[in-house]
Formats: sequence, structure tokens, C-alpha cells
Amino acid sequence: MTDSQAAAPTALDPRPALASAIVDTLVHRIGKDAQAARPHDWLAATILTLRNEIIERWMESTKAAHAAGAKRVYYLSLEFLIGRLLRDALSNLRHNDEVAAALASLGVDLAAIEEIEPDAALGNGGLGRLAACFMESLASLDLPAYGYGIRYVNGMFRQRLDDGWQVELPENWLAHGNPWEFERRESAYFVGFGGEVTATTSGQVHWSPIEAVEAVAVDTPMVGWRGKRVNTLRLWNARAFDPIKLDRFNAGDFEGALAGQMRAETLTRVLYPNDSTPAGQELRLRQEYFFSSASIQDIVRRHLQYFGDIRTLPEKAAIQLNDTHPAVAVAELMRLLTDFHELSFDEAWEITRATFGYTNHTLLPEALESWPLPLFERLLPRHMQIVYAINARLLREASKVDGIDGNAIAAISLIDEGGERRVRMANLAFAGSHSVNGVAALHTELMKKTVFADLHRLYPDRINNKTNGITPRRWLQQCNPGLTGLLVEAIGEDFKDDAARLTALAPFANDSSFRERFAMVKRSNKVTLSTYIKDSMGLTLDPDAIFDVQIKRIHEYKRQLLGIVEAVALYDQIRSHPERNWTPRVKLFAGKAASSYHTAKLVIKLANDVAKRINADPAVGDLLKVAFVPNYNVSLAEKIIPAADLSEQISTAGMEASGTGNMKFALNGALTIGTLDGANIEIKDHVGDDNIFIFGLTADEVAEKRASGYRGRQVIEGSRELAQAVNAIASGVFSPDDPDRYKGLMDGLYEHDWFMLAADFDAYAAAQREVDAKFGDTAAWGRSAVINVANMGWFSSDRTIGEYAKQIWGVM
Ligand code: 26V
Repeated sequence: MTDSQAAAPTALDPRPALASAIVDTLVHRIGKDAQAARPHDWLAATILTLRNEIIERWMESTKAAHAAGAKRVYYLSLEFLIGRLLRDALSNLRHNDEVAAALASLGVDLAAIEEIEPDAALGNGGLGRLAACFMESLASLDLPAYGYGIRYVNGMFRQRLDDGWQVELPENWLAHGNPWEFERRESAYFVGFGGEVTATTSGQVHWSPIEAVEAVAVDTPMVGWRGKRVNTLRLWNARAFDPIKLDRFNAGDFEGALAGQMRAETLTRVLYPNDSTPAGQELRLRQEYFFSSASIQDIVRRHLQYFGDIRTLPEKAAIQLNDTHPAVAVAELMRLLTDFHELSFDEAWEITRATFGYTNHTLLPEALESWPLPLFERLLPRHMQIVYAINARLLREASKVDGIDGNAIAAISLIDEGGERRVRMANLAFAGSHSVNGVAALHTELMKKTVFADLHRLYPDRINNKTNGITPRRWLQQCNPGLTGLLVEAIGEDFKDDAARLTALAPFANDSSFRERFAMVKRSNKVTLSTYIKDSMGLTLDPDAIFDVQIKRIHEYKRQLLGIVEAVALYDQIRSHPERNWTPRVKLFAGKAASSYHTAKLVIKLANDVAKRINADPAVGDLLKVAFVPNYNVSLAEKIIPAADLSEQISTAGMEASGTGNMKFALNGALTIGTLDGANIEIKDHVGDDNIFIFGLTADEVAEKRASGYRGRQVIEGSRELAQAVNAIASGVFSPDDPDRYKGLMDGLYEHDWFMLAADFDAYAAAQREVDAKFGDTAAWGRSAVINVANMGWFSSDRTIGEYAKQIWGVM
């Protein structure tokens, strides 16, 4: 297949062949004819047809890496938030127009079948989506890499709103089968749990687990830009060894016969839908060990098959730990090296540290993983011994360093001894890696100063920064074809191969006719989104209003509440001064709350209550509309981001490690209103102070204020606008059916305000009025929007992966 335009079929045109290939697949693989086929059948037939080419490139990629004896990158992540794959694969292979035309000739609309592909939602939020962007960039940069994770049967829950309250519904992405995946029954590993460890007199250690499951590989191809390379995402499925215990079955004990199977399958049944606090549940630790063990066994097996000598592992394999979820892999590799390959502890430790790198994604103390020691020891007795041995060595080293006192030793230890003893996964990951990185410049500096201060003193060269990025294929080319087309007209195709070339757009910021076309693209995207919102929610939006968007997980530190309180204040202002020249505004919110996170769920309800009241008030009309769009996921983000004018990135400074949504918006020509937090700081540095709205406390100021005993009351009582909004919410103006619903939430702002909402409110409101003024100046706004696009190329995940490849993995 070649890159072709949608022209009329001719004798030389390959399209009839493609159309008949799709029909052939439909008949012979799906078992339907064109008359009986339903949209899902066409989707499967299209994917299966396209897959043939992908498989060929996939095999070539694997063979080439083998022939070159190349070092491979292994990305271990409990989450891969991939979204849909058909448009991604079509676009990266440059077959969009051709396949659209072939399907059209069969009376099938490509866009419509793309829309019914389920999202692969095997992740919670930023960390999982980053893993997916990284997989795409690794293939695009032609680096041999494997992603390793879990093939959850049920991904991130679907969100429904019942009278404004979040309701979680099970997600079932595999309901129609998954044409992208290949089960590899030959790649299966034994993963044990529990039992005992014995040692022979000669020192041979033997672990006899009391329970075991089989990990079976399921592979999905990851297609890089222009199909240059196709890498593997290998997800593990758990199976019982003896699927049906026939003796029990024959004896009539059907339930007993299936119990082992059920227990094994439970392991890979569901993604933990929480990214704020560790579940602390045994099943989660089992998931972590299950996928870490299978992945390490697979990596070691491949290394020995290709290179023969376990000692050369660090020269041929780089393993990156995506947060601490796979940290037990450090102990697992140590176990294989010492117990099976009979290396000395010291040699094994050297190999392990040279092989692993660890990426930290949050400093929130409540999100740092640690496991009660008795649980860890019961489930993984051999790993517990190894953790003790690593710890003894670590603390011995630490005690030799000047300035490391008893408190520092306690902080460095792999075991938390304050209260019930716990195994600290971040310390294990840090100790077991040669590189520990943060995901934005500020975050990396804070790592050195806060959670890892003592480990940093011990190993001052280990912490480094790798500012996150996003793939411009999915987040510009695929989701925003209108803007992409305009960019090609202006600066040619080069930016598609190297996002840094977007800088060629900068001069067009001063070209009024270009700005007009740029504004037309944005308006057209806003019309498309408005149609979606009208159809799904029944709400009519004015596409000429400013589309102000805050979409992300609902979390107190991300401060959706600040956005809502400001909307209430604005509503009050519009009602009090209808004669003023207001800039019409649409405030869009979307995001999921962890099911046990009550405050986050209450914030969702508040957004909905506020929307209900404001949207029904004829006094504001089209000047202000508020909507909470249900079931935020990757595909919804792809619809909303191209239509945004204003990107809300308003976390409490010092708390958002990086953010990646911030990058997606700016790349699509939205202006950011944000705090000096995470990657916002670097976005500001790239787009320039005049093209971003920065407000609020800095991370240092937040820390000082907290230390000084700050309380929200101090500022609320001094800010009329804020006090009115908070008191209106607290007194039930937006919840007449339950006037006290938000009293506790608002009291929290008076009494604590840990997230500095009140402290930042006036600055935020002032920045919003600057936004209004600038949006009214079409030329000024358009200039800034174009400058944003021109300067966002640096935030391509190709740049990020290039840095990992050169500075951590040694593969470029
Ligand atoms: C954390 C936890 C903690 C408890 C156990 C379950 C669980 C599952 C996931 C997570 C991930 C939280 C960390 C996270 O997603 N961090 C986000 O990472 C993004 C990519 O680096 C970054 O842009 C966001 O700022 C950061 O919040």
C-alpha cells in the first residue's frame, strides 16, 4: 500500500485491491458477508487487513535488532494508557486516505468505525499515558524496545453521572475481542508466591513457593512514525497451571475444580483505579510481583538466548522502572542472578544497578508505596531476605559518608521503622538503579531537597531530570488534522519528522491572513466539539465564546475547586454588572475521581450543581456556560484539546510533578493559565512570558506559608469576591435540595486550605480578567496562540526519549 490521495479509482489504482482485501478478510476471518456485516465487523476486518503489513514490519524490526546485536530497552509499567490504535496505525503508516477511500467504495465510513474502537484504558492518568507516548516515540526513533505490563481484562472504569454524582461502571474493552493482540503461549513463565526458603550447608538457597501461576505473554505491535519500526508491547495474562483439576471435576466438585483458575485470573482481572493513595492490598502487591517476575524472566531468557553470558546483561539491556510499581524487579533480578546463575551477591548487585533506571512521578507522601513487612515477607520470603541483604550493604555504605547521621540512616533505610515496619519501594528502586530521574526541572530539584534528600547526599550523581513529552503524532497530526493541514501549507512537512522544526512557524504569528486561517481552524474544531456536547449532554455552546478547559484526574492538588469557585465569582459579577463588556466564556471540566476519594467526588458534584444553576439562568445567557463532560478518557481528550482556547494548569505550586496535558493544549494553540509548577515553568520558558498567563504562589512560597501556620480564613475575610463565592456555596445556593452539602468542603478552606486555594484566588481571578481582555483582541490572542504552537516542538516525547536513550540507557 502507498500514500495516496482520495481520487477516482483507475485501472492502476490499488484501491479496488484494498477494498477486496478487506472484504476477503471480512468473509474468511470474521465469517460475514458485506451485506450482513455490522460496524464492529468492518472495524475488525479493517484492522486485520492493515495488520498484515504491520506484522511484516514487526518481524523485520525484530530481526534487524537481533542481527545487529543491539542493546534493548525495557519499559516496565503497571499502566499503559493507550487509547485507540486504528487511527494511530493508519496515520503512522500513512494509509489514511487510501483506507478511507477503499471503505467508502464499500459504503463504510472510516471515521464512524474508528469511533467504535474501544479505548485500551490500561492506566489511570499521566503516568500511564506517558508510557504510551514513550512506546510510540521509541518506535519512531527506531530504538529496539519492549513495553512490559499487565493485560487487564477490565481497564479504567467508565464514569457515569447520576444527578451530578460520579458512578463507576465496569469497563470491558475486550468484549468484541481484540484484533491487535497475539497470544504467545510459548512465552510463559512460572511465578511463585509464599512458601519457604531453605539453604543447604554449601549455601545454596532454595525457595519453594506454596502457590504458583503461569504468566502468558500477549503481544501488541507498536507502530512508529512512517512505520519505520514496529516494537512490542508485551502484556502478561495470568493462568492457573492446571486449568481444571480433573480429579476434583470428575468427583463432582466443579467449584473446587475451577477455584485455582479463578484465583489466577483474578490477578490480571482489573486495573486499580487509584492514583492518589496506595490500595495497600495484597492483590496489588501480587500484581506487581507477577508482572515484574515474568518480565525479568523474559528479559534474562532473551539475553541468554542472544548473547549467552549473563554478565553482559547491562551492555545489552536497559530496564526502566515506571515509578515504584515494578520496584520488586530489583529483588527479582538479584534472586535470579544469585540463586540460579550463582553469581556472588556483589557481582549480582553491580549488574543489577547497571541495568535498572528508575523514574519518579510524584512527591506526594501519601502516594509513595510501602508494604507492611509481614505481608511482603509472607508473599515473597526470598525477596525479603534479599531486601535485607541490600539494606545491610546500603546502610554500611551510608555510615561511611560524612554528614550522614542517625536520622539520615533512618531515611535511607529500605525499611521504615517508624510504627509498623514497612518496605519502602522508592528506596529500593533508588538503591537498585544507576539513574533516578524526575519528570520536570522543578520536580527533579524538589526530589533532591525533599523525599530523596538523604539518598541524594549518599549518591549525588544519581538524580537527573528528564522533562516529559507527548507524541506529536497522536496529539497534533491525528487529533487535529485541520491545524496539521494549515501547518503543512505554511511550513511544509518537515515538522512531521522533527517537531523542533515547528519553530519555522514563528514568523507567521505576525501574518494576519495566516492568523485568520488559524482562527478558522480553531473555530471549526470548537463547532465539532459543540456538536458532540450537544448530542451527548443536550447543552448548546457558543463557538465564539472562549473555551476554557480543565480536564485531568480530579484531585485536590490539581485544584478543580479553584476553577469552580472562580466560575461562581464570575457568575456573581456578571449578574451584578450585566452592562459590562463581558467576554463570553464556556468552562469545561472532565475527569475521573478514585472511587474511594470522597472529596474529589464531591467536587464533581459541585461542578455539576454549579453548571445546572448557571446554565439555566437567563440573566447570564451565553455569557457563561459550565459543563462537566462525563467519562474522560484518551479519546475524549483527543476531541476536546483541539477545540480549547484556554488551558487550565492551576495546581498548587510544587505538587504537580510535570503535567503532560499542559503540553497537548499548547501544541494545539491554546494559551495556558497556570502556576509555576511542573512543566508549566518550562512551557513558559519556551513560549515566552507574554504568551502565557502565570499567577500565584511559587513552590518556595507555598512551603513558607505552610510552615508559618497559614489558614485560609486570613485571606477569605479580606477578599470580598472570594468570600461571597465561598459563602454562597457553603450556604446551599447551588444545592437547594441539600443546603449543607458543601459546608464541610468550604469550612476546609477557612480552617486549613492546605492547597492554597484561598491564597491564590485573587491572583487567579485577576489573571482570568487579563485572559478576557486579551481574547477580545483577536490579533494579540492569535499571535500568542501561533507562538505557542511554534515553540512546543521541544515537548515532543521524541526529545524526551532521545535524552533517556543517550543519558540513561546508552542506546543512541
Ligand atoms: C500512583 C499510585 C500511588 C498509589 C498506588 C497506585 C498508584 C497508581 C498510580 C500512581 C501514579 C501517580 C503518579 C502519577 O501519575 N504521576 C503523574 O505522572 C505524570 C507523568 O510523569 C506527570 O505528568 C504528572 O504530573 C504526575 O502527577
